[in-house]
Amino acid sequence: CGIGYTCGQYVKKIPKLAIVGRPNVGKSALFNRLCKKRISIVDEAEGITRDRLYAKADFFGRPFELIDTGGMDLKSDVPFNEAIFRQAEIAIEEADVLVLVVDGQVGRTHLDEQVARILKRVDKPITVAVNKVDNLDQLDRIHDFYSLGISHMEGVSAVHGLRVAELLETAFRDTIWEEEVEIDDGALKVAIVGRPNVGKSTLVNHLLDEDRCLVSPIAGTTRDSVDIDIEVGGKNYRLIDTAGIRRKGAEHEVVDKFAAIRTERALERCDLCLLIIDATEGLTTQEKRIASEIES
Ligand SMILES: Nc1nc2c(ncn2[C@@H]2O[C@H](COP(=O)(O)OP(=O)(O)OP(=O)(O)O)[C@@H](O)[C@H]2O)c(=O)[nH]1
Ligand SMILES: [Mg+2]
Repeated sequence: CGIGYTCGQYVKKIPKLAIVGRPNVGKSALFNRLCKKRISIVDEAEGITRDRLYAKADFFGRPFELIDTGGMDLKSDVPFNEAIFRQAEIAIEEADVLVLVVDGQVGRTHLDEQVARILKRVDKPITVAVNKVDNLDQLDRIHDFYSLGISHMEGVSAVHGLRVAELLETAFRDTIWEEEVEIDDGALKVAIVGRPNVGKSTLVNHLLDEDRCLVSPIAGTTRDSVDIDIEVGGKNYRLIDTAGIRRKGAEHEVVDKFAAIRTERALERCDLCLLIIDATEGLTTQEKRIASEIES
């Protein structure tokens, strides 16, 4: 049959991201944050995580597997520390991308340097997550870690969920994602794009109400947006609504960036695109950019 997961012939390779670092830096907190579940125990004592833990997670609709590991410290008197170390080594071997978590409040330690050396021996993309940067004013704390010799670094807060999406973006910088296989049922895929608040969702709702022919909203299990199938005049359309992005205070820049990622993904998938513009504001630079993206 050739396409889709339904025929059982298509095996999708999901990239694996391993979270490693010395004890107590917030690896499990980051793991839980990324998979959006409380799977791993977070505690102020060190040596809490022992085995490797796995969970499925999602980076803007692209699935990946997360691995949490125990803190790497052969000299500590934490029970089973050698076994914990070995578990982390296995995770490093099996992962496609590595995230070295360090503690931005404590600063660089000798142990961070040791773990960095271990990671640099394997030829995989490494990103340093400088954790516990609980507000954006503390972002300069990452400078302390440049001497680890890993050029890609992001300041994050696992507990507050700050900048974790940026971390993923950096971690997966070299990942080639396998294209999502979408079963072609003949529906014309229409992406609805535009800046926040231009009325994308209103338009979609209007279309649905007018035609009263909503078939089903396909839940975005492997995607960030929800697709809506409608039938108009006997023809099937799939609306890819990229709405749902709202500007909030200080998150402006970040939100804009993610809006751009979502738009890009919708453009990749659609057959045609509706660019919605707010007539009262006219064409903005952002819209000109989206328009040229659509054309290319
Ligand atoms: N302020 C702050 N504290 C954090 C953050 N992330 C984790 N912590 C705290 O750091 C401590 C250790 O967190 P864990 O997630 O258990 O650390 P770990 O690296 O998994 O520890 P081990 O499994 O023992 O190696 C806990 O008390 C957390 O609440 C953060 O972003 N900000
Ligand atoms: Mg842990």
